[in-house]
Formats: sequence, C-alpha cells, structure tokens
Amino acid sequence: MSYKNFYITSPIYYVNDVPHIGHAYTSISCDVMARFKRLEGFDVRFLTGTDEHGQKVEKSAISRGKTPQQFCDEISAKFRELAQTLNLSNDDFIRTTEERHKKSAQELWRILEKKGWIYKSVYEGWYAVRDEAFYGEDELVNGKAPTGADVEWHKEESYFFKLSAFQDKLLALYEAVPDFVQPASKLNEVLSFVRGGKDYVKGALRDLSISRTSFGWGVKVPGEESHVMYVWLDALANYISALGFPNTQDPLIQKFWCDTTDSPVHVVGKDILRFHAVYWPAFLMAAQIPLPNKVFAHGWWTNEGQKISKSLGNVIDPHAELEWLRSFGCDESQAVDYFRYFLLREVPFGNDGDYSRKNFTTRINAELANNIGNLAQRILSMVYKNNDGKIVNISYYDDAKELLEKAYKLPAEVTCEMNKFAFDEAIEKIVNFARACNLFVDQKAPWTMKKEHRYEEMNMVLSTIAESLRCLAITLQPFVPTISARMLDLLNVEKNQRDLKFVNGDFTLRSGHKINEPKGLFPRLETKTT
Ligand code: ME8
Repeated sequence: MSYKNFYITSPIYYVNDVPHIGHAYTSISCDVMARFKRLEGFDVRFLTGTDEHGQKVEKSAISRGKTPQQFCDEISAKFRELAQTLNLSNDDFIRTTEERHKKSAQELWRILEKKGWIYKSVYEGWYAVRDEAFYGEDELVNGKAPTGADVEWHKEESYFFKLSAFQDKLLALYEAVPDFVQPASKLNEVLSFVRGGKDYVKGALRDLSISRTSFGWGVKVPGEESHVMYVWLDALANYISALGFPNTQDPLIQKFWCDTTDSPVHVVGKDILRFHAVYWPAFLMAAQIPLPNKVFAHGWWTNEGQKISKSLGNVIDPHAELEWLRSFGCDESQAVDYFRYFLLREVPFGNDGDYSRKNFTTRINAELANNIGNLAQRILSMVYKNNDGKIVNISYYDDAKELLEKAYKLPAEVTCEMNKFAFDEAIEKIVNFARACNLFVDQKAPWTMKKEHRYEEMNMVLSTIAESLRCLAITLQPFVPTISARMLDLLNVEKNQRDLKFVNGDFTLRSGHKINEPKGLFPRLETKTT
C-alpha cells in the first residue's frame, strides 16, 4: 500500500442548467486539496465532470428545443470552461455520455447481475425528477419530497438492486471506519437512514429501483434495451470509469483506487450524501470492488440569507462575481484567487454559509490586502531599494529566530488542519503567522533603523521577513495559486523549490540572493474615489 497516491473527486454536475457558485465551491475545495497533497509530495489525481443522463436533463433539453446530446455538449462545455476559469488542476474531466463511461457503467451492471444482486419487478411509488430520487410515502412532507421537490407517482417495470441485503454490511462499514463519512455530524443522518430510524429496524433499507422504462435518455441496460439505467447507478460509476474500469489492471485504477491509503475521497454537497455513503458503497461491496476511503459532505451556500434557487432569481454566477472583483482593479487571476480564498475561508467546511459581497470585501481587505499584501509590499520594497535588490543575511536575534521557527512549523500546522478538511483553519494558521510577522516588523521598525544608520539590524529584519514570506507563500499556494506564485517569483524562488519540503532553514534565502522588483500582489477591494 502506498501512502503517496491520492485520488479526489468532485460530484459530476447535472447539465440541466449552467454552473453556479455551489458547483464552483465543491470543485475549488477539491482543487485546493489536490494542490495541497501535491505540495506534500503525493501523486494526485483529481477528477471532475458532468452527469448528463436522466429525466431532468432530457426534460431541460426538450424544453429548449434541442436534442439531449446537443444540449449536453453545450452545457458540459460551460462546466469545463468554468474549471479552467477557476484555475482547477483537474487531471481529467469525465462526461457520462462518453463511450468509456457507458462501457464501464454497463460492466458494473453485468457484474452486479452475475453475482445475483439484480432482479426484475415493478416499481410503484414516488419519484422526484429534480432530485432524480425515489421517496417512500413516509418520507414525504406536505406531499413533496423532503427537499421540497415535486414528486410524481410512478408505476413501471423495473430492475431492482438488493440494497436490503446490505444493511448490516453498511452498518459494519461505518463502525469499522468511523471517519468514512465526514464531518462526523453527518454520519448520524446516514446511520438513521440505514437503520430505519434511531434504533435498528431489520429490513429498513428497501431494495433500490435501478432502471427506468418511461424515458430513453440514459445508459442502456445490458441485454434489455427498453430499460435505461437509473441515473445514479450510472453517475456513481464515473469515479471508476475515469480510472479505466472495467479494465481492473489499468495502471490508473491500480494506483488511485487500489494502491492508496488516504483516498479515494469523494467530496460532495450534503444533498447527495445518501447516494455516496449508502448506495455507492453497497454497489461496490456487491461487485467486490474496494471501497472509497472517505465521503466528505460540505454545507450549503445561501445568498444574503436566502436559499439559492432559480425561482427566487438569486443564483450566484461565478462569472458575475469575478467581474465584480475586476471592477476594483483586480486582474483575472487575482479575481479568481480572491474568489477561491473567500469561499474556503469564510465558512468551516461542512457548515452552511451565507454569501455576501460585504463579508467578501471585509475578509479580503483584512487578511490578504492589509495583512499579507502590505507586509510583502513594505518589506520587499525596502530590500529592493536598499540593498541593490539583494538579501543581506546576518546572524539573527533571538526573536527573529523565534519567528523563523514559526515559519518552518507552518507546513506541519497547516497539514494537520488539511487532514481534517478544515480549510478555514488551515488558512487561519497562515494568516496568524502573517500577523506575527507584522507585529515583528512594527516592533523593530526597520525604517527607523535605516534613518539611524543601524543597517545590520535593518537587514536582520528584512531578511527575516523575506524568508518568512518565502515560507508563507509556499504554504499559501493551494488556496491562491497565482498570487502565491507571483510572490515566489518576486522572491526569486526556484520553480522546483516550491514544495512543502523546502520550508526549512536549509533552503533559506541566502546573502546575495537577488529579488525581483516588488509589485502590488493583493489589491484592496475599495471603490476608488478620484
Ligand atoms: O447532484 N451550496 O449534480 P448537481 C453548496 N449529478 N454546494 C452546492 C450548492 C449550494 N447552494 N448547490 C449545488 C448532482 N452545490 C449529481 C451528482 S455525483 C456521482 C452526481 C454543489 O448539478 C454540491 O456539491 O445537482 C452538490 O452536491 C452538487 O453541487 C450538486 O450538483
């Protein structure tokens, strides 16, 4: 088993409509984790993509007068573009209408069938197209799905998966791997569903209808062309399709599904936890395929306190937010980095959060512009102006040594938070370190040292902070990749020395190391009054 392979996936998004902030959020969180693991030295694979089958997508296509495939091509391209805009480092982008995926989903079906987990019967019950989910009578709230989606009564011939046979096995899984579902608070919800309430109720898990006949936009059931596979069975298979399944000898599947200890990790919104924490492991157990390591369910964004919904007309478009940021003078990359930073910093991952531009501005100005940005600007300008752009490294005072010790501990502290998916806390560690640097600068007042010709002392302060900035910028890369890279470019740090393992004294900026001319890295978000 290798500790150094890491596979992380975002959900594949429905193409029934264009991407919004919620999709951006999940994808950015996966990207930050992927980049962080790479910095740690892991071999990482990050997958995202689009979920293109099912009744919801078919209906949307028809209502726009398009064929489903045309419609999918168009909207899927928008998700792909957004991934590029947000500077996602995904290694693959899977579409469920691709042949590689259809082949994989059908093979998964065949295996389940061969092993006796599938049978044919009649489905009679409620279905919510918006959720692409079946609901029991007992789950309805005022005649609607618990999510608020409209439900329709369905009666049709259907294949079923023997989910009921997996009740005990799933419970055993959650017990054996207590952090299979994260955050821990979300596990109760899953347990309650699988147990059938608080206490164990044998047979509480009903068999799952896994094929439909009343529409045709889906992966055909092998050997039964009049049925298409239930969109969730089809969709969940994407995680292995992208690794080469059904070829279980594919190097990708070997490396990123089998030979990995901390992964696979599926990051999802809390709305689709049940599918990932119950159905998916049950399908995999049934097919005797290894299970993922973790399902992390994050919270829900609201817009200025209101649920984001198309009918309320308050859907937040990431492109509009980036444009808003550019109106402050941010360039494209700075806008993207600010957006990434705010989403992960503002709300603990797992909690719900409220999106507000006011909070956005306050957060960025306080932490990035004033704290880190000012520190870099004032110190690097002094280095550049006073020493011919060179670091003059002299023996350190004790308090300078203390600060550098903190700098070298940063990767361990941040890793500890990242291992818990505590993105906000990981950032907090970095921001706190920058605060300590600012305090050091304010106490030492290198500008006074300069005035008083105490150059040795001044250089001590400047080199300490330049080195601190090197460590800070390396650690900050996953969150704000472009701005951090610019800071490292200013500091003239070699491209191949930007991993966490270089955050130590052996790679310190040495005397004579020349930096580049400082430029403003973090523009303030304020309306300019001229
Ligand atoms: O569920 N806040 O796709 P989907 C935070 N195709 N995250 C949000 C959000 C919000 N307001 N709205 C959406 C599907 N999301 C399936 C997935 S996976 C095999 C198949 C995010 O387009 C969040 O990650 O409805 C949620 O789980 C996902 O978008 C749902 O995207």
